[in-house]
Amino acid sequence: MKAPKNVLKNSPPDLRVLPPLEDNEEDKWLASLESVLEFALKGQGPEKASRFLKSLTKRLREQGIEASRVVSTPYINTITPDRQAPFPGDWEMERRIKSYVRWNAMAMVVNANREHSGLGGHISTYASAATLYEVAFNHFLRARTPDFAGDLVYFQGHATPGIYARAFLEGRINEQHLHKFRQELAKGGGLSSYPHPYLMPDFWQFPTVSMGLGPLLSIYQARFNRYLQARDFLKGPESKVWAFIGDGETDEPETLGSLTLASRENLDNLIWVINCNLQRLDGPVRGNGKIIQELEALFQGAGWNVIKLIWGSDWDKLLEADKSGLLLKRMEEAVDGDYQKYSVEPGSYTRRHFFGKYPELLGLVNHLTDEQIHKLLRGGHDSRKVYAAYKAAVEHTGQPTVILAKTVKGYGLGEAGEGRNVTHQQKKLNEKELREFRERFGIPISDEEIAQTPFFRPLPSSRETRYLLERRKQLGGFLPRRVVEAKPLEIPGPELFGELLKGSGKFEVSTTMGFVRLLSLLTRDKNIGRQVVPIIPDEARTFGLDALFREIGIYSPKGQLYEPVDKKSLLYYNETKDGQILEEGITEAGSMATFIAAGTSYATHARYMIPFYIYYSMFGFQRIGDLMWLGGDIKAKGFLLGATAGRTTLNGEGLQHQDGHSLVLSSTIPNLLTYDPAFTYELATIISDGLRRMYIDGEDVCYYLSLYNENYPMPPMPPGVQEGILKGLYRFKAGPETKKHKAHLFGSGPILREALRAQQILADKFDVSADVWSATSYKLLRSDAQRCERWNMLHPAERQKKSFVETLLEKETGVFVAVSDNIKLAPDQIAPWVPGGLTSLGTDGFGRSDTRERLRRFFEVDAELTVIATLWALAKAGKVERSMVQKAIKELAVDPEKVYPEMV
Ligand SMILES: Cc1ncc(C[n+]2csc(CCOP(=O)(O)OP(=O)(O)O)c2C)c(N)n1
Ligand SMILES: [Mg+2]
Repeated sequence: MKAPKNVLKNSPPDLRVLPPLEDNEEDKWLASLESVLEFALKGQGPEKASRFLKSLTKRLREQGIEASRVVSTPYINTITPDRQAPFPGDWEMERRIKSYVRWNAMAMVVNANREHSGLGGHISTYASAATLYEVAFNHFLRARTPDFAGDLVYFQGHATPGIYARAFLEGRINEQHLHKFRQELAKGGGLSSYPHPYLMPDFWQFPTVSMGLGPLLSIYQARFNRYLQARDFLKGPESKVWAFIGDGETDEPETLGSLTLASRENLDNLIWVINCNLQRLDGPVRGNGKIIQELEALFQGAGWNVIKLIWGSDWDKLLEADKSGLLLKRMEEAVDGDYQKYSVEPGSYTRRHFFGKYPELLGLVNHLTDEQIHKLLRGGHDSRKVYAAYKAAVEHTGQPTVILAKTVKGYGLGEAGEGRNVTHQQKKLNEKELREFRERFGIPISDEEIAQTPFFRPLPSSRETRYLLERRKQLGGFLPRRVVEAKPLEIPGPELFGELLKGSGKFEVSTTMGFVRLLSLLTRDKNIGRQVVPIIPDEARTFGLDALFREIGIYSPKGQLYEPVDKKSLLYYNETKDGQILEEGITEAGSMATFIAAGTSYATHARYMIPFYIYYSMFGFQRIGDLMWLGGDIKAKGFLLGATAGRTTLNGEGLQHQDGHSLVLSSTIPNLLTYDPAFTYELATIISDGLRRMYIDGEDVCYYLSLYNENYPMPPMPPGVQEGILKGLYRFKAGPETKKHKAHLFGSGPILREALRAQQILADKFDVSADVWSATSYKLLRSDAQRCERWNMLHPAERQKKSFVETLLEKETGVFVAVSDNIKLAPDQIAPWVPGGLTSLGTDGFGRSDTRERLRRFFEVDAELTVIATLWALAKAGKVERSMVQKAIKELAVDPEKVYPEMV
């Protein structure tokens, strides 16, 4: 490249300033720019002009001049009136339909709270978003049909009443349903408070109400759709993913945290509509600034296509009439707190405060009454503008689009809440307010009826109903709707994992290594291998999964544009356009979002995919627990693998890494089956059964398994243990028969080996025969026991049931001790059903970095402490003298004054 002539280039930074301007010099430059616009670019379209601007900026930068980076544009609509697509619908008709939806949405909440005060519901969110939804429903959101997957829509959780109210007008739900809003336990069931597929599995597809999760999921859903296309699982026209989001919701890190993934992967199948009503729950989102401008800069910087939709059509005329530029200046000066005030105060206030700041502006609105000024529409309330923005969004290519639509929170509620700080929680309207609402939106309800707030639905034969049904027909049917049509998979039998069942002989391996082998075998299976979706947040090498890089490739829509540095090695970093691995980088939230997209493809794309998400167990439930809870709600299926688990087994990493509680956290999610296997045959048995339950039987469950990185020889699977592995407990190795005392040691994960060592010491030194049991799932044992106990309580006169754990242990004598690399609460879960009670040893307390031996002594979960705890349990049961415990403490060299790990 020819070096630019640059006089300033080598000057120190403080001298790199422009020389002072001569009189009128700037005007002359501007005039020459005007003539470029006038002559060279006239009629050439905005693309050419923007190219010119870019070249200009580039040229300036080449000269070392700090040309400002444009991250936000003037506070006006992105789409100018001359570029606005015409509205194709029956505007008046759609307005009426929207008014009825508004009324019913409000009436649902008001009625629910009148019947049972405190039931909740939200009026003002939907009130502000009604136009945004109605235009989408009438013109854009395409439903699923036999040959089209349908658009996937994330509805804002708090706008739910509006979505039900529309389904009511469509005839999909009836008046009874509306009356039972939020009364889900009422006879016949009621409508769920928010979008919950778990509670309304035929209706809702995506849970959104925990703010930030919907937006995050939508990005990864759009990306997963592309992954499915690239791997030939999806064909035909492409679905769009739409997410309706609150402006307050953008403060959640989950909302904005993955924006660049969407632009980096050119997800033009993704559209976000952010309802900028300028308010959140307590008050303004950015009272002292402008949320739209802030978001514009952010999204621009992240590479999104940004469409600002600020002003309604009424403002076009004012902007056009203003030749002074003062109106735009005033628009930019006023902060969101001012705009909120304009929505609350009468038009006279806006005239005085907004327009009146510059007397010249008053002339612009002389022809308007105060009432008319008050009603000057914001962009998000103007169907025509909304339509044009959506059309531009669906037609945009190469980037995801965000529409920043300005609205008024509680629009239409008048004094009952429009623009007020309390509006988010407004649930009651008095009769006067109801009348005003009715008048404002022209709802045909009489004076006599109004106090009852009846629902209103035009007759099926009415023009309104026919219009709205016809629109939905044109768009493929109703929405939201969740349909499960996936065909069961041909799951291989456990023999596929034969080598894992046989054990590792003398070789020392970890359960993580066993898992990697299992995954590799599965991906090679001819029936389901391609459906396997390995998901990793930048930890493949930690877990040994890099072995799969070359074999099945890492998905990248661009393929690999460079030669990887390790190309010559066997396991080089292999990115391919149809790669199977989703290497997410360091984002557990993003990885989980992918897991959810893959785990629900049976409900979004009528096809099972089998996600295996493997991660540092500490950074799972603890870090992104809310998303995992959502995974339960949305009924995501697949396998979560918390690797490097165990507070003493992952030993060199210390406090923030060493997990001893993920099993307890995972146990809190009702449909998540939680396992803690010690051996590879247990792992293979559990995964094999999971594949059957989820993908053949179609059970709505999901799996969490902890994996460890301690190597030891894996034993072969003993006969007859399958049921115990799956139900949570089986005898792994009986103690010697000839001893005086009896005990039972429950171990899990690698700590099972400490139990085996304790078994030996107890037999050799203390005349105790201890059976060692493998406890694969305390959670499952507990749920089963609780279910039985409850049934027995409620059926006292019938033959009493016995849980699995009770049946298993009822004939055993002696004491029971559990030892785990997790906190004591994990084994404690089954204590009430263990004969004579359970003594639990676990790793309560903050982790430390040290050797496994020292850590296990520190947390008191090694063989020696297990022996002492067993003897102590025997002493408490009166079977041995306390002096025996004393002897053990001494002989096993345990310091009785050592620190208590939980408190230091
Ligand atoms: C993670 C999370 N935190 C808090 C809430 C409680 N909450 C519900 S709605 C709301 C305000 C929403 O404001 P915004 O996103 O602007 O939506 P709007 O109702 O204004 O459209 C809050 C704080 C929640 N639902 N989820
Ligand atoms: Mg808001």
